[in-house]
Amino acid sequence: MTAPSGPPPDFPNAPPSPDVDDLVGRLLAGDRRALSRAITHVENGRPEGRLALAQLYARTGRAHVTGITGGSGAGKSTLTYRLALEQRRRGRSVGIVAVDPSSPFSHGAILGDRIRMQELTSDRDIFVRSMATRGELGGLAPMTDDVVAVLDAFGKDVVLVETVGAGQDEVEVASMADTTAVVVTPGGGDGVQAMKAGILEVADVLVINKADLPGADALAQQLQAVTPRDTHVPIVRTVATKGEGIGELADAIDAHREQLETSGDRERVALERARRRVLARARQRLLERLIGGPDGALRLDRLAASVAARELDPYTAAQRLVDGGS
Ligand SMILES: Nc1nc2c(ncn2[C@@H]2O[C@H](COP(=O)(O)OP(=O)(O)OP(=O)(O)O)[C@@H](O)[C@H]2O)c(=O)[nH]1
Ligand SMILES: [Mg+2]
Repeated sequence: MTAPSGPPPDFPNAPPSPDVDDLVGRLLAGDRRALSRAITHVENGRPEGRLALAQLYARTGRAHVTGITGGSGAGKSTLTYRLALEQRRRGRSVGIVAVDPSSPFSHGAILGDRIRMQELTSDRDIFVRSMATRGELGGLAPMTDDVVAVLDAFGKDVVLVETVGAGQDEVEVASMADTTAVVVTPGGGDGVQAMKAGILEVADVLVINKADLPGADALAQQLQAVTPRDTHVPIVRTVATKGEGIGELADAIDAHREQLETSGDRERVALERARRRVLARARQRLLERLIGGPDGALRLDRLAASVAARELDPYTAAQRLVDGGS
């Protein structure tokens, strides 16, 4: 089934669709440069990206998406790198999406990640993409799920998404990934108590990385005590820097994947995920309609000034924004 490739009516500036058709054609033929360009379009929210996605979407749903989340410096990038190599060993092609914090102070770290990840690109069956979070609240860039979809359509068997967990974001990662691996490390202050609320609930697999450091046993015991027995969340110990425990991690991910398939949970999860995606895009579209363009931004500025000056209350201002008028 192919989606119509003409520009949607509300895309006055849409590019000529033959360009997008050509890009999609090359991407589906396995052209990595076309893949890279399509991802850039999607990431930047360009009409080309949406048009490409409309054509590609029917071909998605085959990749197994694994989220790798956890505190900053837990070893997520090192683990992702090792896991990618392990998946290749198992004969699977891999896409990696590394979501970097967009803080201007962390450019060193971003560069560090990029360089390390670059080693992987000598393998043509591993495709690595770094994305900035662009100051969105939460650890996920707004277009991450679309970037994953493009990699999926390209034919990647496995997509690994690395993201820094900071409160709400784990839930976001979990809503996008088939399997969520939460990475924790020993010696993190008060142990399990210090972990951000919600992080353990979203874990399909718990990874104690830096298991070479003291305190790994105590952490494992604490985790066992707080994870409900009936959910069977496996706890895997790894030393990512040495590649230890990576096979076990890949096994645990495979086991979860199989469990999703045999229990029928995969369909339920997919439906819930689709609902979230439709709602997120609808919200985005509505906002674009309301405050897209210079006029809209100006109206928002005026209304905000009135609210700040206590001339208007926020509800009335929102109503005016939606209904028109300033
Ligand atoms: N001792 C020990 N150090 C590790 C291990 N895994 C990673 N590290 C080190 O921990 C540091 C952080 O590793 P990264 O892989 O960059 O961690 P990260 O979670 O991706 O970091 P951010 O993306 O910046 O949040 C590096 O210095 C790694 O060498 C491990 O298993 N044991
Ligand atoms: Mg990292």
